[in-house]
Amino acid sequence: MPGVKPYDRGPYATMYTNRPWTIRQYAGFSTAEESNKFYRANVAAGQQGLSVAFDLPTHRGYDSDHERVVGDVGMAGVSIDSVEDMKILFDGIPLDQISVSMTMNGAVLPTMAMYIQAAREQQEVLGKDSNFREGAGDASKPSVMTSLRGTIQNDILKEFMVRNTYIYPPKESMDRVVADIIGFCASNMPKFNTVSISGYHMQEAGADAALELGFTIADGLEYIRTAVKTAGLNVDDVAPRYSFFFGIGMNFYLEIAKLRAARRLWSTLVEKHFQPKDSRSLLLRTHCQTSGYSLTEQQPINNVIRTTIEALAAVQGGTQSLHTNSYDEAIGLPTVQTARVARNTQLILQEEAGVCDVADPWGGSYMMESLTDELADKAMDIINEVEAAGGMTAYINSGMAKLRIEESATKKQGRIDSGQDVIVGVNKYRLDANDEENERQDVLQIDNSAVRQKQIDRLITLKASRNADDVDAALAAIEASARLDCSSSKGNDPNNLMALCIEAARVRCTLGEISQALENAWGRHVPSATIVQGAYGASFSAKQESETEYDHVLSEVKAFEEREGRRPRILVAKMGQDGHDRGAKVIASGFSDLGFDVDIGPLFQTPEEVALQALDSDVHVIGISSQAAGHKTLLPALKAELDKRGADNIVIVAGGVIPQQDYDFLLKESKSCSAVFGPGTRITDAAMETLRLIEKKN
Ligand code: 3CP
Repeated sequence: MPGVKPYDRGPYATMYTNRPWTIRQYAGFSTAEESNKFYRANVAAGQQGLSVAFDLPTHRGYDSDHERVVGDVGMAGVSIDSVEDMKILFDGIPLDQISVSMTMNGAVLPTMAMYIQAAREQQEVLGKDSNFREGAGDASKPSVMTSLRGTIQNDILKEFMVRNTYIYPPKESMDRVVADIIGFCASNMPKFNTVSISGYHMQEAGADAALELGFTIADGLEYIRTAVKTAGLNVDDVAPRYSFFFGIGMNFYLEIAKLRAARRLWSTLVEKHFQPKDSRSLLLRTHCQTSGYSLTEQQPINNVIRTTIEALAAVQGGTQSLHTNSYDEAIGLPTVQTARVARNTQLILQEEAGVCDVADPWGGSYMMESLTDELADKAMDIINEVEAAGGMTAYINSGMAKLRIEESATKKQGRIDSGQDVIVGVNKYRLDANDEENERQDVLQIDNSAVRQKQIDRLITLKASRNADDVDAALAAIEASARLDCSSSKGNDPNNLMALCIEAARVRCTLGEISQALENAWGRHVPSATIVQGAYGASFSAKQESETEYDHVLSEVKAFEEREGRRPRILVAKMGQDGHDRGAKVIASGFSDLGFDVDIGPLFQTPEEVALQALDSDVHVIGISSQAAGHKTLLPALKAELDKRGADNIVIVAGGVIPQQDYDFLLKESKSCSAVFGPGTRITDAAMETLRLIEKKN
């Protein structure tokens, strides 16, 4: 039964008949003012909870005036430099009443601190918080914290696997950042979900359902271990406020089975390993998001159908909260109109389709029950493999987690390119070029330099008006605590980093300054890059008729090698703070299988660093993957860096989420690249065109 162990059929007995899932649309863009306007309008239009998207500089702990973030400020989320921005973001939104989810993992301490401090000041203005007085600064007991409801993602493990918005090394990230936040919230914020353990990003990065499920549950167990062993907390102090987050793709039945299996695995494993007394520790409650990866640039209206099917799978699987994607998200940032369609998809399911009337309509179906068993067993094998390696932190450190997801992603791309997996309008039933042109959508354009300038002006004003001694003292306290080799995670420990960061936010330290204080003690994490080999090519040999095309590219590359005396060489690179590297990794693997020499650059490079690496490695071509809307700033800058060094023989090609409306600017106006490979491009086609471009230049 729903609400009964092992909860296959749902965490609550009554499920949506009592309370429908929360419609929680993830959003945020440009400045705090713009995002605030958008949130208020959405709440008025039926949205039930907020979910904040921060821009990449905020994720990575940089203020907007930092030289490494020129192309990123305000692009893929809202820019937050200080508590002043956070107050604007939530202006007119009563934080003691509406639940707020924040997707933040790297700079999670300052962001969470600024949210809490903004709530305290908001409540004081409203006259509701008598415990708090400006300047009183007793961060450990202000009353407003007990009423704050929401979720902080705070899931650093998957950042090291797939999402890449980490800042500090794994050990400090787990033992001090994650642990101190969980500890602080356990003592001070009883209604706040302290970690959102995310499989979604693994699915987006290419993990299949079993990998997503196995790794996510294994991550969850690791977070309980951190709380119990490192922070000395009790399982029942923390587990009831752990929450989950899954991606929901197009495999309808399997995705429903995944959520059912997830609840079973969690309750069974938490009981086995930690013996909680509180039954809420066994409940897996989850947010879901429909799959961004499943959306296509071609015939974008088809994405409304895909999203509706995925949303139905999420709610039939028993999600507690849901984000439905806008249909233009394969092309760029959603507009007001496409965001409305996305929200309405859920409202129609809730209020027109009667979906809420039945709790787990699949219970008892032979197909669904056996699919749930099968998937749970596969995921359990993966969890056992992780546990045998010493738990998720050790498994991630071994590089295996990343490699298995990248291998799965490369195989998937091979199945699509070879036509084994059908995508309507992309590799089957494609329109001709003219009709495709007519289907084009406009996407939201953000004037990145204007947003950045506004943030810089606000930083200057902030720094001129604050008390420098208070700022120095707050930052010194954070750095000193970070240098301690001890666990300070109990909520009211004077060294608890969360409490120290709230004080720093109160005296107007910036996000970049707080992040730097921690970096002084711990350094920045530098990842290593690997390329999966053989998986792309193998998908073609499984489908005989497409093998000839694959072989054709191979022989063209071979002919180039014979003519030129070396293979064509490509540097696959990412610029700015955009860490979404599925596309880059898959391209690198595919090109490598097709006979190219492939260099893969480190993440988070400046245009100058990419140009220097290209020259050092003597490549023919640079392939830039852009997923975070920085292409119009960063590609021209890269071109200028190459020109400056007399390297205009190096071809630049670009791919990723680049709207068609920007193609002319990139290809003709700024001439900053020679080809753009949009979503849905087959790697074999991209490789052939790249080869032709190299030949033309040499
Ligand atoms: C709900 N409740 C019920 C029932 N249903 N009680 C009795 N019977 C029922 N049938 C109660 C719950 O116990 C809870 O009370 C309250 O109602 C709210 O329900 P909930 O299920 O907890 O729902 P919600 O508050 O919306 O919280 C949902 C979860 C939360 C738990 C999943 O963590 C969440 O909102 N997560 C969202 C995360 C998110 O937005 N992520 C965005 C990632 P109590 O609270 O009193 O127990 S976007 C990232 C993607 C892109 C990127 O990374 O770049």
